Formats: sequence, C-alpha cells, structure tokens
Amino acid sequence: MIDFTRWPEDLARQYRARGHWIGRPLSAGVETQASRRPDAIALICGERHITYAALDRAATALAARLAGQGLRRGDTALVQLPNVAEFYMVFVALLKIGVAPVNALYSHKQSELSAYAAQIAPRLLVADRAHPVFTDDAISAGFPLVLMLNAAAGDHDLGDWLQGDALLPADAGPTPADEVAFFQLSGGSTGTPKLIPRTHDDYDYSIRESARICQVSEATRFLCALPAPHNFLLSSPGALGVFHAGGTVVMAASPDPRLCFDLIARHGVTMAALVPSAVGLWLQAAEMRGAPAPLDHLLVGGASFPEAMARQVPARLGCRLQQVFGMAEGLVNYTRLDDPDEVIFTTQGRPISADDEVKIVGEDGQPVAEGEAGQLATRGPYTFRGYYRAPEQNALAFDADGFYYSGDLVQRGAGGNLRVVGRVKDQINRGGEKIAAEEVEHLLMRPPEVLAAALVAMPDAALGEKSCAFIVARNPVRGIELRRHLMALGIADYKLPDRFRLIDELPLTAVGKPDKKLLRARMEHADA
Ligand code: J2J
Repeated sequence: MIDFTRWPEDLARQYRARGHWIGRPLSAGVETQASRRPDAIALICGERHITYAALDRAATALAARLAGQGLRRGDTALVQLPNVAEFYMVFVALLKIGVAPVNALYSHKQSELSAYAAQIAPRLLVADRAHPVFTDDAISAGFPLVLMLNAAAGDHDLGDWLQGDALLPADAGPTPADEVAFFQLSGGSTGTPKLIPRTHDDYDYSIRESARICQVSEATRFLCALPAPHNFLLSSPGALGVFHAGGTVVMAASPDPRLCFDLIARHGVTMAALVPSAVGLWLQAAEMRGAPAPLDHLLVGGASFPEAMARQVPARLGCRLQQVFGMAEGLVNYTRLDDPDEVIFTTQGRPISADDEVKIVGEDGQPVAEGEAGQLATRGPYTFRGYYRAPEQNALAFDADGFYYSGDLVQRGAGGNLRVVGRVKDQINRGGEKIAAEEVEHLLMRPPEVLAAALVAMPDAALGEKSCAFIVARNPVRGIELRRHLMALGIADYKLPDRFRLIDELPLTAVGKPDKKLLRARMEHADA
C-alpha cells in the first residue's frame, strides 16, 4: 500500500464511532446509483447524455483492461484530461482497482507533470494527445502504459479501453477505505508541488456532508465550469457530491458566460460553482442578457470574494448564494442556505463537521482573543495529516498536536463563521489559481545571469491578484526573455509572471529573506 501519515488511532476510532468514516470506497457513489437508477443521467458532455449505468460500465471496462495489464492496489497513475466525461470514467475505474491517481490540471505542463511523476512513480499515464505537452512523446515515453484521449495512430486509444463488458478479476478491487484513494494537488508555497494523500474514508465523508449541506438531490443539475480535478469541483459538493445524490453533472470547458449561460438554459442547470473572478464576468453578462435561468444556487469560493460583489448575486444572477472556503488539504467551510443575509454576504461560512477543530493562532503561537484575526490551524475527520513524502514541509505545516496551518489569516465571528482576511503563506491567488512563489522563483533563477528573484502579488481588478517578478540580474535582461525562458521550461501559463521589474538589489527582512511586504508597497507607489 501507499505510505502516508495516518490519523492517530484514538481519533480514527472516534471518527468511525460517530459515523463519519463508514468504510466505503469512493467508487461506491457511482456504483450505488448505477444499480438503483441505472437510466438516470449522470453526465452531459457536449451532445452526449451519459447514464449512471453507462458511466459505471465504462469505468468497469477500463478497470478490467487495466487489471489485465497487471495494475493493482497500491499502484499509482498520472491523469491529465480536460473537462470531459472521460475524466470521471477514468477516476472511477482507477478507484475500482485501487490505483491512486494524481489528477493534474489541464493547464499543467512538463514542469508540473514531471514533478508529480517523480513523486509517485506512476505505472500509467492517461493524457490528451491534443494537449501541447503531448504533441510529441518526450514526456509520455517514460511511462510503462499510456492511454490517450484524441489518440493518434499507434496510441492506445482511451475510448477503446472504455468499451466492453469485461468483469474485474477476482483479486482486483479498491484499496481498503482507510488507505490512500488518490492524491489531491496542493496550491503550495514551496519549490516543488506537493501532493495530498486522501483516503476513501475521509474524502467520502466530506462529499456526503457537502451534498447534504448544499442540498444536492436527484433533481440537481450541476455545472462544472472550473477544472474538474480541483477539490472545489470534485468534492465541495462537486461532481462526486452530485453523483452521491444521483443528480446530473453538466461539463463546460470554461466559466465563460457566453458558453455557460447557454448550457444553463439548454440543460436546465440548477447549481454552479465559481471563483470570484468568474462571478464578475457573469454579473457583467447578466446585465446584458439577463439572469441565467433556471440557475437557482451559486457556490463561490477559491479566492477572496468582495462583499459588494456577493451582495449583487441574488438580484442580478437570480439565484441563492453560498460561500465556500475550502482547501485541497481538507477543511471546507460553507455558509448555510438558511443563514441570514449578513452571514451569507460577509463571511466564508463555518466548517462541515462538529469534529472539525479550528484554532486561530496569533504571532506568539497562542490562540487569539475571540473575534481577532490570526492564522488558521485545523485538524479533523477529512483534513490530511501530512504531505506525501515531505517530512521537512510537514514539520513546518503541522504542530505537535497534528493541526495543519493553512497559511490563511481568518477571524471568527458570531455563530462560528469565519472570514478570510489575509494570508501568511508565500502564495499568489490569481483568480483562484494558486501560484507558489518559490516554485517560480527557483525557475527564474536557473539562468546564470539572474542573481535573485522574488515573486509577489499585485492587486488586479478582474482576478483579485496578479503576479509581479522582481529580478536582480548581472546584465540587463528583458521581461520577455525571462518569460520565454519559463515557457521553455514548461510551466502552466497562470504561473508566468504578469509583470517583470528589474531592480538593483532585493530588500531583505531582519532574517535575510526577501522583504515582500516592502516590494508590494513599492509596486503600489510606482503604480500610483
Ligand atoms: C478566500 N480565500 C479562499 C475563500 C479558498 C472548496 C472551495 C475552494 C477550494 C480551494 C477548495 C477561499 N476566500 N472563499 O479546495 O474544496 C484560498 C485559501 C485556501 C486556499 C486553498 C474547496 N477559498 N481560498 O480553493 O486548495 O487561501 O482549494 O487556503 O485550491 O484557497 O486552495 P485550494
């Protein structure tokens, strides 16, 4: 089995005794619907309407083929697919035979994919031939088995592997529910992208409770318009919450309102999940085209959501608002649908579970007075206990009692509702897409002429934040050259600095780290 940091036995016992951990594999959500309501529509993807029976059949066919190739419990896979139905077919297939995937974002490129592969040594790659990284075989050549969407001649065609009625061999099956089911991606703040082991037990609990809190039902038609593998779209309540409740997921390639408003009208979408920057676009579009009927419920999370924008949602988009403050590492907070307006518009909600423990800690490491801002620290029945094979990072991110420090600054108000007021982690939140400053800085410093680099957030009206790279170079170097250099290394476009600034030297803090506070202030002055 895959090694990971487990919950202490006493807490695990408690989570089971309270009915949080029920020993069920994550694939059971789809399987249950497939036997209970086989003809109900699980997925709408382009012109395809896919029933629960068809989704489960495709997943089983693929699982059987992969088992036939010798893939078994404890193996791993790297998956990179766009927002298409096949993403869920592959995910459920892998769960059925206990192969734990990393589901990379479609925006990821060589740099991220190889960093993930190096950590999990996958036996299988599932990817899209139409993705720029896979126009040649430079990356895929390293994998024992490769399945391609949009296959070229000579590829194993994913579509073929999803066909058939083969049954699973008797010795194939999911990993035990308290073992790793898959790896979630960390937004990160360090040099290499970190992986978050999620067990069936813990993830299934967060999904079941999210579906209940968000009132997902068989009648729900949920629009998936952000990257499908993202924790928000997978589990808060996400597609897995919708499958759990027997509703329908409608796939969208992007949150562009021109595309999404049509999908909402055409397929009777009732629920959607967006980052704040996309809500801005939807509000603008609604001014021209009217509210996107019959949308009834909008979840918003992933980045700071200005109160003024939140207040516009019900009237202008014609739907209820639910704020979500979550993280791939675990803890998810929701405003509840029956909360007073004040809570819904001005807070990011409260935890899913009475067993989510949240401490708000001051600079002295002690809990702050009630109502004051401090660092969020949490542990609970679906918050992980350690990044995968990252002891040094874990020593920094957890305290001795197993509380995870998310790097967010929060305040707790009446009723236990949290408000996110800032951040201490070295991360840029670019419209919900997280950039670990150190990761980009390391890549920027590869060319010998770059002596130092510091990536900092700059305010942006549309995205909330963009990134600015401050560079100290031996010879004058142009931003465009550095940008080309990063592109050649193959990082996701959203990590490319939006602006480059050459400076003579980096200002340092008392402990000798780049003084990013000062850099941010300088930028604001320069812009003024
Ligand atoms: C401010 N910052 C927020 C919010 C997340 C549901 C929803 C979102 C995520 C997610 C998720 C925020 N206001 N409402 O996993 O299940 C910032 C915080 C947090 C980080 C986590 C889910 N909602 N954030 O965004 O792992 O800084 O998860 O620590 O991508 O996003 O990022 P990520």
